[in-house]
Amino acid sequence: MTTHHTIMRRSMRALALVTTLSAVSAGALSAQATPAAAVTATGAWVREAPAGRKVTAIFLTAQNTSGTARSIVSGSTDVSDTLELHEMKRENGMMRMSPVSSIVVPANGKAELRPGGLHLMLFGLKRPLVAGDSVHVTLTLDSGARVSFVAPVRAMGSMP
Ligand SMILES: [Cu+2]
Repeated sequence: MTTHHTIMRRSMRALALVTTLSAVSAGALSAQATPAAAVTATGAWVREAPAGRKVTAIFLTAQNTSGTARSIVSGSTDVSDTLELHEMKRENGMMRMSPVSSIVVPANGKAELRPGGLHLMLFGLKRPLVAGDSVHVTLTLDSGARVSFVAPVRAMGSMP
């Protein structure tokens, strides 16, 4: 068996798994009437956090594919004790960040979370995060729906 064949087999298996998972969640949705997420996260990344650093931030674009405005109200990751929704603001000539209770994703629109603006803040990091690593993130919307994704770690500049 060549490496090529092994890789092919692996991707086929991965594909089959994805199909099964979609079928399961579709079934769960109709059975429990859980609201569909309608919000997706694209371009997500996490700022690198060397050993000893217990805090970092996640940036992403949240896209709303529905005609109803939705809000991100909370979230969690597999590498931190807590996740807070934050924003950066200029106050008396100083950039300050503070927690916000929710981040609105407009109907058929998007919310940009990026350095210097809105972001997700992770507190109580359980391990160092280095470029090439990745973090599992789950966000909860005001509808109760959850948005899960994997965000790669990037080494970039200073803290937001
Ligand atoms: Cu912050």
